[in-house]
Amino acid sequence: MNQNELKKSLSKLKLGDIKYFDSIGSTNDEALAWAADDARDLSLVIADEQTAGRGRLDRKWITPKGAALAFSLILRPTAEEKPRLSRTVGLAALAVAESLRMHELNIQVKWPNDVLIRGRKVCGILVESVWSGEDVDCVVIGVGVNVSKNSVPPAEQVLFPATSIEDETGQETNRVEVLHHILATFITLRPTLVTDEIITHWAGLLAFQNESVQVESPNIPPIVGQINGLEPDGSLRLLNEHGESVTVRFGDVRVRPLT
Ligand code: BT5
Repeated sequence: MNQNELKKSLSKLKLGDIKYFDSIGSTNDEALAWAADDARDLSLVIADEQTAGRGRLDRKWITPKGAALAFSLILRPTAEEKPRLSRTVGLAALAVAESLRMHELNIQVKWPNDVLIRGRKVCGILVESVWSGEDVDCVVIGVGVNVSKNSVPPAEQVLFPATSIEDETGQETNRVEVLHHILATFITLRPTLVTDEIITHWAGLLAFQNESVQVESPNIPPIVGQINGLEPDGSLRLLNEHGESVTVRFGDVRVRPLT
């Protein structure tokens, strides 16, 4: 992977500018700084290796050299999109999920920000915003995808079982082709951000639908319930043990299946 190969391969997509790094701390940090400056809509920061990749709450995201995709897409939302930005993580997860479905794999979206193949995490998404006063100016969508087998961290370093595309398909996979597919799918799906179609689409791919889960977040007792779909803003709907509907909003939330 290098800047020229990327520019050539992605030239037919209507992207902004592209910044490629052999190695970087975090593509999200670079993209946040660029977004706060003058980055155009759909500009891309991508790296072969991250030395300080981040998940939510500053958890570590591991991106070894030459093995994975780690990129951040900068979105300059339109006035129509701005009230719907809580759905952005779903849009990104659907773009990844749909682009992997071509391999006829069992793909699901684990709310709020993971994509799973056969119940294992192949992709994590971190959405962060750049504000201008009360207004969101830009959204940075950070995406990490495990492509080759050695992108998968050792079991003791992950909170949830992990996998890679090559582990699941048994085929050698070209990272730039996967990237092209994800970005093209993102661009195709973007208009659904402002329609309820995205919620139906997202809910249809939810992991643990109608199953019991435990939702954990810092400083509040865990909530136990059955996943029952999504609210229009992308929040998760659970049915608790009394059959009452409970809404779980975004934030530092962990959803764990109760088996
Ligand atoms: C995420 O957070 O899953 C969001 C990850 C976003 C990574 C991208 S890469 C490009 C961009 N630049 C960045 O710096 N970040 C974004 P969270 O739900 O908090 O999950 C983090 C947890 O996933 C860690 O605590 C580990 O348990 C696990 N993990 C770390 N690396 C992994 C990997 N390569 N594959 C699977 N699981 C991993």
